[in-house]
Amino acid sequence: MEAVTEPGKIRNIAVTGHRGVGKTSLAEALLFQAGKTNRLGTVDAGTTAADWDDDEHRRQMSLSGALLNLDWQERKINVVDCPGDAGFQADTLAALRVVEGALVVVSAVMGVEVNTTRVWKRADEYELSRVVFVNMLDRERADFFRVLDGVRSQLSDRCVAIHLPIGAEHEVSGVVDLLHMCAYLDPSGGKEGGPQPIPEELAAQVQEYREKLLDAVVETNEDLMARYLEGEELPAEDVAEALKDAVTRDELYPVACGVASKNLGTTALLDLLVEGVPSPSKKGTTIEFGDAKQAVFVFKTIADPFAGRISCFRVLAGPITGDTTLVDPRTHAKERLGQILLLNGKENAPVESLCVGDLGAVAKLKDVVTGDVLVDHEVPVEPPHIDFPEPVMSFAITPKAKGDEEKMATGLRRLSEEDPTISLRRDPQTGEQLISGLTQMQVEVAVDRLKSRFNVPVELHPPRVPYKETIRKEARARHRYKKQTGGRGQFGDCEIVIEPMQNGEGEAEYEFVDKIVGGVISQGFRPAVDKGVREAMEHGELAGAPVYGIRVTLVDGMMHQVDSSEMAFKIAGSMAFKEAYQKADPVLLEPIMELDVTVPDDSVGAVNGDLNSRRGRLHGLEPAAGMTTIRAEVPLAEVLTYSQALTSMTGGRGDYHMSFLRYEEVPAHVAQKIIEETRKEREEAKA
Ligand SMILES: Nc1nc2c(ncn2[C@@H]2O[C@H](COP(=O)(O)OP(=O)(O)OP(=O)(O)O)[C@@H](O)[C@H]2O)c(=O)[nH]1
Ligand SMILES: [Mg+2]
Repeated sequence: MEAVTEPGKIRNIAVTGHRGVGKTSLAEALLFQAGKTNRLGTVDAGTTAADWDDDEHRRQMSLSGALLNLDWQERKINVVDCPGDAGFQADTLAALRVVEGALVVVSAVMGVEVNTTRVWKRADEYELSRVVFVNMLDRERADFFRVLDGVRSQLSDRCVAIHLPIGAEHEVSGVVDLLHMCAYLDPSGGKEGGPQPIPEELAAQVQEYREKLLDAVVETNEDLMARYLEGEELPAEDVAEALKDAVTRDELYPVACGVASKNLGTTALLDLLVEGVPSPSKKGTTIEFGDAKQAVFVFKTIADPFAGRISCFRVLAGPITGDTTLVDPRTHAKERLGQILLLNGKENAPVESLCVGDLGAVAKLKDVVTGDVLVDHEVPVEPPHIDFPEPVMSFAITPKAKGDEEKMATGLRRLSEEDPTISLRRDPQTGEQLISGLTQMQVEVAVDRLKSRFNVPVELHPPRVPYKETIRKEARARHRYKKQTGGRGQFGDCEIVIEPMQNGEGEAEYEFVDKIVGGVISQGFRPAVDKGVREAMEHGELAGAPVYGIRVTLVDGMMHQVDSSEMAFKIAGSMAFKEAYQKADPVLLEPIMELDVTVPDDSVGAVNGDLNSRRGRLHGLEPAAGMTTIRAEVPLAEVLTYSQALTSMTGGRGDYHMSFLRYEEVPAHVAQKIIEETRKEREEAKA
């Protein structure tokens, strides 16, 4: 492909929205209509350019962002097809950082959903231009006008229709382009034909919405407003120009529509992306690159076990040609960019150079990770911070074959290069390896990939709840550790007071206060008591969970001239703590999560009832266009496998978002069970 040399000829668009609304199908249709491909692939048959991975085929959904490009009206459009599922949002968030425009796809049946709002907020933060595409006009219960109202009330009242459907549900037969005042007829999966006259019977409705559009556009442009008020018939180009200015400044969000799976609405949409959405020269990026003459920002990494690592980037300063050496200020390492590539899903093609604003890729950089900025000389720049959500779902993970631990860790490290919200760490409480992610499905996909890509079959074990322990009242204990065996003995004696610290809800708080007077324990041995206490606190006596929120005061003790040692005082400290702990009214604490569940209205009762049975506290209901969002606080222990439950209660139409709130005391009857189980486990381990 010819290299594009002017930023003004580029459009960067992230296709985003809720899960399963047809983003990948739409990206596929855009490629097809633009002549980039010669057949219209489908998600169901696993033949789209964007969903090319085996795991995506198996699950029939996008698991990562796919970089595509096409030409339309002598412009190059870079399209990043983003996953809609909450578990795979890292790629979506990163893609939004490198585009000028977001194409926000919504279903004509469901309207605005949880992830629609989430990407919209992110787009607000990055001040992205936006086009809304109402897809699936052909589905039963599809209603463009109801969804348009929903979009205007839930996303922004600056959303304005720029296309209208002809017909509805299975009778939809085309779309009207209100900007160019023409119609496109349903090509039923073939290429869309040229513009057609608008059907007579729609004249009144088209007139009404054309006026709404013109009103909205001229409102943003004084000159046009004056001409409009004088009754001038405004030329389409002038309206388009004013529209683009308004879209660039975030003053208007055009709402288009169509049927992605039939390729209906793509001509009008492509025209809108070119004519209505700003290029990098018009809007550009806010990512810093100092006075670098050449700079790129790496927004995505593909960990291919065969081709090696592929880094996708946006050119911040350039042009960037092949065989360029840049430096990564994070590592100070030189990185050679060999062959520059244009990606189209899994296909790649070499390209001579990329100009400012263009998106491309390069293979085999050494130590570059997603989020790095590479520059031609070291400049003090702060790489942009992409605020990825914290992984909350943790599972213990073990390789099926003994001895595969190292291979498993390496594989997971590679996978977390691709998706920074997947992580592996050792649980300090249990010593187990824990894999954490945003959702259960995301973790399961990582497990599938460990097997398919790195040949490490692993097992997941039920996630553990990270309980903690603390005390409710003050207590005192003294312990003397004394051993007399032959030669030199052991002697340590200390008395401590333990008390709860205020604000026991924060991080592992602990304080050691030394109140020894008259040197009854010499200075050198006192830190050993502290050490012994800390060790005892790693595994509380209730359920073996870490203890926190405690002040320990060393008040008295005794020493032996010959037999005292650090070791003896450590043991004495540890034992004294355990004894005091028993008397200090110890309690078990559990993480409480904030849960937002969005379900169809008819499932609200069932989902609420279920949340009640999970010790949930309901905070509110927010109904919106057939869906209701339920807000609740729920103990993590009760929602470890919530996704399956929600799927079965809502027939797969529900969605939820969960984040950590705080620690709270476990109710006595529940705590009793956990303590009992821990005791049994310990006994079994001993036996
Ligand atoms: N009837 C109808 N079905 C559609 C349309 N667009 C997509 N579909 C179907 O809807 C399903 C989901 O489509 P995808 O393109 O995978 O949706 P997506 O938004 O990319 O999904 P994720 O990437 O997983 O979030 C597939 O079965 C498509 O064939 C449409 O306009 N009409
Ligand atoms: Mg998709």
